[in-house]
Amino acid sequence: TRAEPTPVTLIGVPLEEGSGRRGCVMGPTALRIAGVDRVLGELGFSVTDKGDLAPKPVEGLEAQLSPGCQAKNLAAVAGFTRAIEAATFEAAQAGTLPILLGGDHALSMGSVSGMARHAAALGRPLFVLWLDAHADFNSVETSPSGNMHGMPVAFFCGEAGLGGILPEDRPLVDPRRVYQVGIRSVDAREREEVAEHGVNVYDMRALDEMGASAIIREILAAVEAEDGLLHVSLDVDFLDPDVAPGVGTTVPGGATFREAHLIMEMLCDSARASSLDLVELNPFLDDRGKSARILVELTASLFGRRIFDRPTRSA
Ligand code: Z70
Ligand code: MN
Ligand code: MN
Ligand code: MN
Repeated sequence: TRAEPTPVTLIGVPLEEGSGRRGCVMGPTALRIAGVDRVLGELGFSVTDKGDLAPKPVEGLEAQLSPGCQAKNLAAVAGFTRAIEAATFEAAQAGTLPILLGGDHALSMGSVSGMARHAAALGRPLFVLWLDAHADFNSVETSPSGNMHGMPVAFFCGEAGLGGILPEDRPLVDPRRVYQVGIRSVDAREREEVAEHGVNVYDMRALDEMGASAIIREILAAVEAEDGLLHVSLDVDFLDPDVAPGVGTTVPGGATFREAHLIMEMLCDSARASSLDLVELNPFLDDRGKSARILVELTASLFGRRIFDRPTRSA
């Protein structure tokens, strides 16, 4: 007998202050127009759309930054982080699967922190699958740009140098439970940090040499060995710019349409995904809605759309 599908909660995050340019604020609307709620409904999920978050900025945190450190638009991003953390935690605690409709990647400071609090309450470890061209492991000290969308992984691992946004005793993610796939643009000091903290990186060379399926099998084996929850964070620039041009920082040589769908289908089969971010969509730069539609199609694959059914692998 099949269990009832987990209900889904959509959380709109019109955040663009973490990125270096305007446009991601339109992301949640574009994803809704592309039909994210409709495809999930067609797949049999009950969907609740919480609408868009509209938090107040948190002033006064800049004073805590050391000289020479930078975090642009800290007040706005901090306000969003608190609201996203609370909304994600609440949705997960209510027994639903949160999907964050971004918004730039700084939103994962909040979503992953919220899932880390949820996992800690269950007494289970949280794993993160980071599908991105970038490692997003800069701190306020190492960041060459000061853009906070380059800091979320460092933040939820407790390494970004950004105190005061969330409680000091918040549950962190162990960087050795972070798995990054598709990486091809890493800053010099960021590279050292990623290695030092033991983040698992499958760069584009690994994707080419191993193939998506061997990579995802390895990651899922690690998650299953510890009975973990798995947060999936999908940055549009994980995909090749020809596939998805609607993003501020295109990096050539990205994942193909087929690789991305295969990853989502394998994650679906595993039934491990506990939460999802769809981030960095910039509709202002998109080509007639192409990137928004691809994100929605990939979401459909993650939630069970398939060409033909496969015999189930697990018992
Ligand atoms: C660079 C920085 C970045 C996009 C993350 C880029 C960060 N490493 N860009 N996602 N699209 O500024 O920290
Ligand atoms: Mn990113
Ligand atoms: Mn990126
Ligand atoms: Mn460090």
